[in-house]
Amino acid sequence: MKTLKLTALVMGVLWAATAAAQVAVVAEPWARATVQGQKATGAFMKITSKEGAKLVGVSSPAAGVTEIHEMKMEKDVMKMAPIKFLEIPAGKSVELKSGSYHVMLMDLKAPLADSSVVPVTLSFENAKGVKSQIDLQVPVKTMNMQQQHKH
Ligand SMILES: [Cu+2]
Repeated sequence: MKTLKLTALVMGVLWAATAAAQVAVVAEPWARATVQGQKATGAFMKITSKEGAKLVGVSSPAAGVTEIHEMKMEKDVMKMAPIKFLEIPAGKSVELKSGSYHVMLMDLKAPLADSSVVPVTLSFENAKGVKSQIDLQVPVKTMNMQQQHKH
């Protein structure tokens, strides 16, 4: 952070441009490894946006279809369905996790093995409608990480 501040002082204009382009920050991404015969799985992460943004698209070369999904209770049944976008409120962190929002990788071209990496691209739109993308190399894990809550 110190380095960034110094850079900002030296190149104020350039830094402002870079900061504007960085619409969101993604932390702790991971995708669940598939078991034999499984053609779909979920990817999870925390997304934070300083100024607020919408996650408007997801894609991966590893999957035939990639969607943003939400899970919700409908008459006592957990259902998941694609959503057009996911709102990331300014200054808040939105968690994509098991049982909630997630990136759905479907029609997988190959199984996702534990300890491998799957590329996922997130497309964002800021409040002004400017689009930008974040390319992720998402670690594939077998275990369920959701128990590790840090508060
Ligand atoms: Cu799903």
